[in-house]
Amino acid sequence: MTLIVSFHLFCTDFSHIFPPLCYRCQCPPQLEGPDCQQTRLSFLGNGYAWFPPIRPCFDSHLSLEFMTEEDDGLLLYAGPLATLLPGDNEDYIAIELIGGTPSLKINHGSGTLVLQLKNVGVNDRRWHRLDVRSNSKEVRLTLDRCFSAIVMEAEGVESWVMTEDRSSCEIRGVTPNKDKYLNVSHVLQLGGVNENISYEYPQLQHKHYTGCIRNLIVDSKLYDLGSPAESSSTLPGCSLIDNHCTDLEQLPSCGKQGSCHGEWGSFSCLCEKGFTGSHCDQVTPEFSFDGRSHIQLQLLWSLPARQTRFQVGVRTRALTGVILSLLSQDQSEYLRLEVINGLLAVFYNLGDGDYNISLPYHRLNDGDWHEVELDRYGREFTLRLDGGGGRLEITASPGQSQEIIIDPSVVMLGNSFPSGHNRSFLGCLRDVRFNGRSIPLDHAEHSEGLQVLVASQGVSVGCYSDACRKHHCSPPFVCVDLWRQHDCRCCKYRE
Ligand SMILES: [Ca+2]
Repeated sequence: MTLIVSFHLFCTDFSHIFPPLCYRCQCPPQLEGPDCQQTRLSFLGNGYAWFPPIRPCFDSHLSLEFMTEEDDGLLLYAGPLATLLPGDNEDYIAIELIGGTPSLKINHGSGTLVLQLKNVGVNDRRWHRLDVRSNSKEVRLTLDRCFSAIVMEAEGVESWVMTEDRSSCEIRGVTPNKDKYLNVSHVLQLGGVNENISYEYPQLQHKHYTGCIRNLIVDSKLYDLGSPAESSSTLPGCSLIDNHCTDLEQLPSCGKQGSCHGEWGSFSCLCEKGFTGSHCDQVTPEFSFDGRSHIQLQLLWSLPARQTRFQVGVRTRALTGVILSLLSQDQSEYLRLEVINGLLAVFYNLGDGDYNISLPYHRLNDGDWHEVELDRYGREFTLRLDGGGGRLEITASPGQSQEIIIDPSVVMLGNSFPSGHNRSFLGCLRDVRFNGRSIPLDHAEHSEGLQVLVASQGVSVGCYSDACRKHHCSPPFVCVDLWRQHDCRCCKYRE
């Protein structure tokens, strides 16, 4: 296996829990990115932080999340740092909060486009997300993935009808005149600008910010907010909410395998994958699917039509198999997470036809445990492998429909509905989480009455391998069990 070594990364021996994947990467607290980047930064109202230039592509996507109580502030600015001389680029991008409303100013070199949402209040101490997508002169600003859009979507493929009003959450425009690209080679200034220079920033209405910013991503690259080139009045993490996690009097002991997530007035423990329990100290049980198997669940809680989040640990050597299958109540719409040709893929029809998205480059049928995630917000799907980041994740939205009214009585794991051997998953699953809830896979586990195991076939506890019981090696070679695959070697494994 390959270990990506980054500056912040620590490796811990987990060989007693995860043979033969002996090492897992553990990030120190506050460093939560896939490669242990610091993802969150607090701004105290008169500061700023400098990061490497954004260098947007022709077709570009910038996103960030923020939380504040204030009506006004500057979230981001990249552009001139000195009064323009003849021949200088006037290009810049700025994201401000003006009267509690997000506002984007973008200049490709020949005039400024201003996009301001109307009648939204984001100064409510909750996390909000902004997406800026630009394709040449066309620019789009989206708030909170447009979850507040008014969607009218009829169920059923034949009678597909859909209307959508995105005016409350999205605004589009075209940059003026001839210039098509954002040419900025200046530093990215986050949460404010440095005013200890002679430049007055005439583009900006606000020059500082009080609140938190997290998950700044430009063209799939997550910025490490832990190492600004220059900064003032910033703190790591999110000072508005972190006190719920650091207050020693009422410390929420999320344990070594858990991380505490503060929210306004409360906290929650998020267990590392493979662990569960209120202190994240229990190893989740593993279940073996024999290839002629399935688990059918009935979920007794409501499933939103426009959002699906699913996580599971997967170990397999099979080329194909269904991990999760969901159906709409009239069975015309579906969503299936599968291993296909060794790759992770989602197949779906949300009403306007069949689509699929797969994660290229990384095969997951190599016999190691892999953490698999599906995140769907409306028509936008994200697949993530082993924590995601870079080539380990993909986001796409090829269709138009956004809703599936999931039948909660036919949630299938390890097969599709109705079950058939040709689609059955062969391998092991563990730590299933659906929309943030843990889903126990056997009767014995305490399930809080939130789901009913309707049927289970060909599924057993554990994730055994008897590769060396079936195969013998001639001395001096000894058989090494590589999990359902063996190798004859001249010395014992790990001696
Ligand atoms: Ca639909």
